[in-house]
Amino acid sequence: MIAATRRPTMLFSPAGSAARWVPVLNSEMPELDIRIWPDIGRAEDIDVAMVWKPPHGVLASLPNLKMIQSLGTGVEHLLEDPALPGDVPIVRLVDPYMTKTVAEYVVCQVIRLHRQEHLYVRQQQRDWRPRPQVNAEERRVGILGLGELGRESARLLQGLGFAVSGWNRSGNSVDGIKACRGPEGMRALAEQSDILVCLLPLTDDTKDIIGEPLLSWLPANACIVNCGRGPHVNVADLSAALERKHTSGAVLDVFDVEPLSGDHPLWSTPGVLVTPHVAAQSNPPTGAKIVVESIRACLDGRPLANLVNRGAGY
Ligand code: NDP
Ligand code: OXD
Repeated sequence: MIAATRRPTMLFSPAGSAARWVPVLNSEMPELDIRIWPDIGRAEDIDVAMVWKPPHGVLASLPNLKMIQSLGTGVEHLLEDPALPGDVPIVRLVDPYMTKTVAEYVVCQVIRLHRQEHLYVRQQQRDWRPRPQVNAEERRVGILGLGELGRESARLLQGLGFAVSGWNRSGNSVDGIKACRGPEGMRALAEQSDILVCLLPLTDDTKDIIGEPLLSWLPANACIVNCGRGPHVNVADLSAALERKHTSGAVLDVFDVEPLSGDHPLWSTPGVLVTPHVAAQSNPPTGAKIVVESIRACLDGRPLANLVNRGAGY
């Protein structure tokens, strides 16, 4: 709780996103005093921080911080700060608008791969060569991560007739999607996935997951869609699998270093489609309502939704 006479105060970072967020946050919560890093005035005034990749140590310098709101759905950008205060709750941005756009991206890329567009695009040099096409029911789609984004993607794909299954930490089926868990479950899923979609959070357990041995477990000519985080993919292993034509195509939306440098080999690797981290973009008009509800809950001492489990890393 804060004194009734004082305005609740937010640190916002990065400054480059402030023009999109600050006006809508203020229209949802006019009493919120938003200070844009690094011009934050007295560090003791700050009650909540809304941040994306804040410089390490900044959050630790706020003695009265009550809540950290991630400006994104993923939170590895916060958890990697060695000075992150241990006792301040971290809330992820879970916005149905973003969930819908990620699921739309996944459906778009899965259909593209299912209809072999990644192969026909290479045939544009006057090569009239129809390829056999299977039905959606015969196309097995495996989804790594059946959380907010994986579940909605799975639901839409299942609605289109694809044979969808998934992998999560609990191994519990969700919304009628069969799930498996652990390394054995991952192998079982990979062996039955013609298209493998990664919607995992980046943690110590999931880094490099799309590398060997998983790539070899996939059936020949399988395809990958990665819209989790760049380090989920071992680029050397993926390039080798594409080179030996075991893997047929890959759609990559996220990268170790973004933007992907202009001379990165992935831009010209046959079978790879690069998209510039656009499966979802944060959407202030919807996101601000959700963030303000979290701030009000925090200031009133009510339970917070979408809390990060620091032990699990997501
Ligand atoms: P959630 O936290 O809702 O779901 C995470 C899922 O991953 C859960 O099903 C969880 O299992 C599973 N999981 C986590 N660790 C493991 C593990 N070691 N083994 C097996 N399963 C595991 O996350 P969201 O769906 O909201 O988001 C997922 C990620 O998508 C984000 O962290 C972010 O990196 C990325 N993202 C990318 C965007 C883009 O534009 N490309 C946009 C937004 C997000 P369980 O259900 O058992 O807990
Ligand atoms: C996110 C993202 O995590 O856009 O929100 O990647």
